[in-house]
Amino acid sequence: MDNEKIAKVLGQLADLLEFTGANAFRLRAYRNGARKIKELPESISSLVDQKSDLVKLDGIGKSVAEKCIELCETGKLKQMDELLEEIPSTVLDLLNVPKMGPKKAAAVFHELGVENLEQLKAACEAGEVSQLSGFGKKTEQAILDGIAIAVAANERILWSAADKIVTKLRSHMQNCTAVGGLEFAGSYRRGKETVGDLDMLATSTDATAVMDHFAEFEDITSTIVRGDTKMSVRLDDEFQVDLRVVPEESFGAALQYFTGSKEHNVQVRSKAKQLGLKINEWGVYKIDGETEQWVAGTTEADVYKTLSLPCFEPELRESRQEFDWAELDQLPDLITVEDMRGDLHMHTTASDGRASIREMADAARQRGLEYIAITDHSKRVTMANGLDGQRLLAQWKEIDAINAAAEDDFVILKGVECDILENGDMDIEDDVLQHADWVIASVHYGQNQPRQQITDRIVGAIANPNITMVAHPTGRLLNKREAYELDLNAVFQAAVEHGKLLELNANPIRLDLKDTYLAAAKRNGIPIVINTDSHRPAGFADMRFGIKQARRAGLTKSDVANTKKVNQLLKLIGKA
Ligand code: DGT
Ligand code: CA
Ligand code: CA
Ligand code: ZN
Repeated sequence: MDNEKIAKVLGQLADLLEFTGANAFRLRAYRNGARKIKELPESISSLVDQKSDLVKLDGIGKSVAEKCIELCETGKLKQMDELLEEIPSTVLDLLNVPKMGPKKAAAVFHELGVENLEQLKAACEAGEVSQLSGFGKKTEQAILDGIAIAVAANERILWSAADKIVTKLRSHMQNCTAVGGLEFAGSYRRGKETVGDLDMLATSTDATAVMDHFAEFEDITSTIVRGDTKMSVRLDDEFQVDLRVVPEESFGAALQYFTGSKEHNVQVRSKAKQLGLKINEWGVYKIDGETEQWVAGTTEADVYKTLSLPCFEPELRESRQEFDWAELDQLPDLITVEDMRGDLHMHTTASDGRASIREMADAARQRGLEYIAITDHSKRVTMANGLDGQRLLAQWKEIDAINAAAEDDFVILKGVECDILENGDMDIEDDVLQHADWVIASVHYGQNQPRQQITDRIVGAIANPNITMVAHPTGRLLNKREAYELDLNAVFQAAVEHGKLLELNANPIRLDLKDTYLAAAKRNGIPIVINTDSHRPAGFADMRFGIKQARRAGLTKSDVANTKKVNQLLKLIGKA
């Protein structure tokens, strides 16, 4: 059992205990322990195997250590099973509703008997929730609005989470000698921000052996169906994986078919028809009167070529503009991680980051970047120990010194992530901001303001000559929080008018701007900046999530400002 899984079970245990009114101290211990375990470099299960004393680990107390040992040795927790006899596991879904929190969830469960999202919705609609103490009409409406998000969170997982499963499954399947080719198709391959299920394809002459091997994958909790060449299972009682085993000569056709999207495939089939061909998951066939002759299917490239189409990058297969582009021979040359030269949004220990300026700079160097901007939070974000003008000026002095002492051409830009306050003012005075190289404007408070008010705040920030870019412009958190009410066209217009940049935040839970908005920003000629918003050196690895989203929007290297050399970037923002 890996650390992530252990952390997840501990978190669930704390959530379930919350419904029993267990003492808050105990809950906090489990939750803190879960957080620590997730970040721990050592594997808990190997420590348990070696009989190491877990309590010696920072942040792990006696009760957490005992649970870890039980989990690693038996694969489950007795206490959890007992709790699940009293409390239906569907109550945990209630916690996915934004604004709900464990206390409120426990209240609707105990006082109204609400056990799942459907019942919660009904109780809100009947006005029962607003009658409870601590709830009002407004909360009830907020909960009702949030139910859709919780339902979606139950059905789709983040691309980054799917990617972890893929990595693990890939290595499991590659241990099977009967497997030839192996690929994960569907929305995962298209890089969609959330994934409903995984569609795994394998080539083999022995489907039985492949399915038998798949069935041994450790996270499988049930088999939904098993046929001669296909099989569907559930992992951890929730996430579905479909496996299809195909002969080698059909691999390309199957990969094309199961990568989708459905809408893209509708157009592919109509193209085939025009050419007197037929296409399905086994191949492309030439129809000659009564007979059908197989003409392609081994590789995806062959399949598309036979249809006189380019082998579209999977991220473009959404039936948006790809066929028009192909017609005009104008398919975009999509951006890659290797195109990135800088990262312009990150935090250090001065605010809520975990590493120093130097450590972040060294990690960026090691990843082959040429420059970064240090952009700690401004003072309004008290929770993150945000910086005031004086601390910022001191930090920038320190950055000047580090740059001066550097033995290479790596550049650290002096920046800040400056809050746009609820009243529209910037959190840091202009006579401080004017000394920065790179000023990010962000909304972190007042996210529920009416559309016009939030729009005015962001447009106002864009008009401020000292700001360079707006971070995570719509504020959404995937499966957790809707975007703000925002007139994005007004934001785009302001960015064009003032020559400002917009962010694609690469954090896999944000991916903000999202693909369709990025495409619209590109049509407006607005330069995009792809940033990791790292809070630790390992955060730089998130860049690939942003790149996937950018590719889905058809962005090329030239659409993204931090693919430029630092001098060109500074020229673009009027600082050189
Ligand atoms: P998801 O799983 O909801 O994130 O989205 P997809 O796109 O992975 O959808 P899924 O898993 O239902 O099917 C995978 C691909 O297989 C889909 O993108 C296209 C193809 N496919 C599945 N069912 C059909 C169908 O009924 N007709 C056609 N033309 N293609 C299908
Ligand atoms: Ca799928
Ligand atoms: Ca599927
Ligand atoms: Zn940030």
